[in-house]
Amino acid sequence: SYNTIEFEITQGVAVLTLNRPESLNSFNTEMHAEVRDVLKQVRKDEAVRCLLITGNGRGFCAGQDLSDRAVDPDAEVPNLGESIEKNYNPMIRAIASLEMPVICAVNGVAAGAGANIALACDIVLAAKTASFIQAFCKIGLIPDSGGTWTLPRAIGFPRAMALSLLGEKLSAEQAEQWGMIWKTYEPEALSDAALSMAKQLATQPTKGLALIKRALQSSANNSFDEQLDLERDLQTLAGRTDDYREGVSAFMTKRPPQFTGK
Ligand code: T3D
Repeated sequence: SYNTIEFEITQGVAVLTLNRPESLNSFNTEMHAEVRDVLKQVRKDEAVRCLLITGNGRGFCAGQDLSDRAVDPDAEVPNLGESIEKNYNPMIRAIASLEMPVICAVNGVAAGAGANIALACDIVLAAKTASFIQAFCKIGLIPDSGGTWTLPRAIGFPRAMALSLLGEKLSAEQAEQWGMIWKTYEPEALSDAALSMAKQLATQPTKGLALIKRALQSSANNSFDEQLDLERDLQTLAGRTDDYREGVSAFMTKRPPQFTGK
């Protein structure tokens, strides 16, 4: 069992809940290690076909725990690049490359790395009362956890630049209107909505969904021609899955499909 997170697997869904509510689920060293461990487990467990990430309490995640960062002038200056290399980048890469859909249910404020962890997930749902803050600029840092890549792609360059330079709070409803996230819910409805979406996704052709994820991610850096070639290659893989055969066979015989994720 874990100290800083909760983790359970139900009906093909792995639920990772950040659980340091007293500091708005900010990341200390232990939480980094525990999240790393869970992401490794999820990747290896064939029974898991969707990951849901959320937080306990009134916040989703306030990024790095700043009480772990020395303010004593005599203390050694921390090498933040090392923390990014060891903690944040592997977590973001693990989420982005996970071969299943990853849903983020943003239950409250998502600040700093917390905002960008959400943006690294495939589908972001949020409570109407939640908010997103690129808080880094206020303490002299730059947006990390992939934010300088995901944010301009999600909402366009001008909005991404202003949010990053100003550190202004973006409400979940504004984020929904801008297309930065998928949907907002009344706060009391969020967790049920997220879990039911996750359970539904866990019954779908997981390999195919993973290939969709890869195709869309790759489109950010490919030319149109390269992307057409990639679609050909990924469709070749999709066409070899059991779930594709099942999907076609169910369609042709007018029965509901039974996907296995293989
Ligand atoms: O160092 C590296 O490894 C490099 C990587 C960096 C990645 C990063 O994420 S850098 C950015 C770090 N995060 C922030 O700068 C955000 C800091 N937090 C805030 O600005 C505010 O807390 C919020 C805007 C998120 C929420 O404001 P509010 O007024 O709703 O709540 P609050 O009162 O500020 O926070 C509640 C408690 O949580 C409070 O503790 P207390 O007074 O009740 O004992 C507060 O200190 C604590 N808390 C919130 N965020 C953090 C935190 N404690 C430590 N670290 C935090 N990041």
